[in-house]
Amino acid sequence: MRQVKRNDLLLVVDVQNDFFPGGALAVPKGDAILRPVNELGFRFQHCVQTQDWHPAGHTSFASRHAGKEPFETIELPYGEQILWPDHCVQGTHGAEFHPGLDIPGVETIVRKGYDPEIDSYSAFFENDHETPTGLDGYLRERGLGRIYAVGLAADFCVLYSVLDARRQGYEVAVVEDGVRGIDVDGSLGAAWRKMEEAGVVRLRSTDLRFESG
Ligand code: VGL
Ligand code: ZN
Repeated sequence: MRQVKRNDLLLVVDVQNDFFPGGALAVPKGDAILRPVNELGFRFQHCVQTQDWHPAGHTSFASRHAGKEPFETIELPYGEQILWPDHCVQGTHGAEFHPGLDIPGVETIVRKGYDPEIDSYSAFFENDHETPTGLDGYLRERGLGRIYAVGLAADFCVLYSVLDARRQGYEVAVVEDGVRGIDVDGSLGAAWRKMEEAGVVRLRSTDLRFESG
């Protein structure tokens, strides 16, 4: 059992149409997260959402690189990059939040991945690991405490977000029933191992208790 405090944060990562079954980069069983995520969104005093937000022709899209297929890896100036199907293009239906996501109290939406030449999995830093999104400053300035992460995908944007959060000194938990993974070549199992090594707590939404009032 774990007590959630009034200044703890629910970080809701990329709950967008393209990551749901039928979407451009569908996460298997992605829709299973909606119920626990909405319930947590109702209980937490503070919720922030991220939104993957790519311009057309983004460097992370396989279609941008001649002869490359989705899920192949290439070397970009900032390091290795997995290539994806075109997804979450700014202004498209696929980039919108899933209509089943219902967190009226969300206080900030952090968009990421809008630099045409740099991908951004993490809610804190782009994939060059040095360009900040501003979320760390927001959380510090507002005195927010522990981070509880949910969303899609467990092995990419959730993973990178929680690892960066640990590096920035936050206590972090991932809510297992509020995430699902893509699992590219075993990436999901590897993600859980990396999270454990980094000191990210793994728990279930039913393990949480909330301060009343
Ligand atoms: C994501 C791959 C590419 C994610 C975003 O939200 O996990 N994965 N863009
Ligand atoms: Zn993306």
